[in-house]
Amino acid sequence: MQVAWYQSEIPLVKPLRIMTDGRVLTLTSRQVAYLWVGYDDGTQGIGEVAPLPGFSKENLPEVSRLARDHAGNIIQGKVTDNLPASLQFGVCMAKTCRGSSPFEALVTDAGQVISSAVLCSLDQIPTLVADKRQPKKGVMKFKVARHEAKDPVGLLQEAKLIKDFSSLFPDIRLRLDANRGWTVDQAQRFLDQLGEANLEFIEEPCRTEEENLTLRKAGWPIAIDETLQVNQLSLEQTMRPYAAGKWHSLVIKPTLIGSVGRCRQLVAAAQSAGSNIVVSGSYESPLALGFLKRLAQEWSPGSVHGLDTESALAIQAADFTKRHLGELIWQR
Ligand code: OSB
Ligand code: MG
Repeated sequence: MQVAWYQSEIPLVKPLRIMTDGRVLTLTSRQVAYLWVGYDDGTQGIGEVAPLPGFSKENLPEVSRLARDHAGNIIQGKVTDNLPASLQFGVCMAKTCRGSSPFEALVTDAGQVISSAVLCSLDQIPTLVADKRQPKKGVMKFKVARHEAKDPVGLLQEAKLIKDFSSLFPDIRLRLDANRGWTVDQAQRFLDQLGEANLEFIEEPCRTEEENLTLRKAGWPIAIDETLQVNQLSLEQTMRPYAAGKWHSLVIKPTLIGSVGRCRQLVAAAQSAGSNIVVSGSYESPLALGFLKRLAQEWSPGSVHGLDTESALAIQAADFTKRHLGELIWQR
């Protein structure tokens, strides 16, 4: 068996501002790695390892070293626990797409039509309202809780902006994501203010699972995302609250969760409890997006997913060639 590690820089259409723990991080490009595996029978596998700054606990140099030092054992599945999530995902991807031409297969998958919520920022609302070509239906996702935590006016202004947008476009279903920015009380005030807005769900309004459950029990359509990324929890612990159908939706980010097997178990448990499944991206390159689309198709073909991160990339699947795997960093 041979293993190689490539690193590449994926250009973005415009600087990407991502909010994490109350800080705003700006990315001008996306650094990703590819783990290539050549098996003795001539088949190959290729996995993407793309830790997202601010969201992943690990970074690329650290993961590259780890993968190089334990390549054989990692690929053979002898080390799985405690592997950083992005690497675990890359290994699963390489295994799952093993075949005679995995690169071509992934690029083809990336051409699959999977519907996703259109990502938008609150700042774009005035432009959207003025734009005659703005679609009148569909699903859109907005990040909220972007104001200072202690600013009650900002909170109500955000809610009003969304409420007004929704009354202009009543057939657009809205997904909101607070990335754990509020207390229960703030979330409650925000949601009360939204009134009749066409809200499908709101992701992770509060920091803790208990707080989010409190809102869910009060009848709000709460979805979870970050909660699923706490891999120290046993699967039973993770599943306990939503095994009873408590969450409206589960937003599954395989790159941040790690094991595709674990994602699969989460999906099965959530679906049997009646929760909706959203497969979501972490700004992966077109190659991992191909794999994520395959998973979205397999797990929940009828859902609207969270893979519009694709539109942030300046390179599309159809233009993605082997050259884009980038620079060979090590092989063994
Ligand atoms: O907060 O859901 C998030 C992407 C990277 C990191 C965090 C998030 C996201 C997304 C992906 O919002 C798009 C989506 O889920 O629709
Ligand atoms: Mg989210």
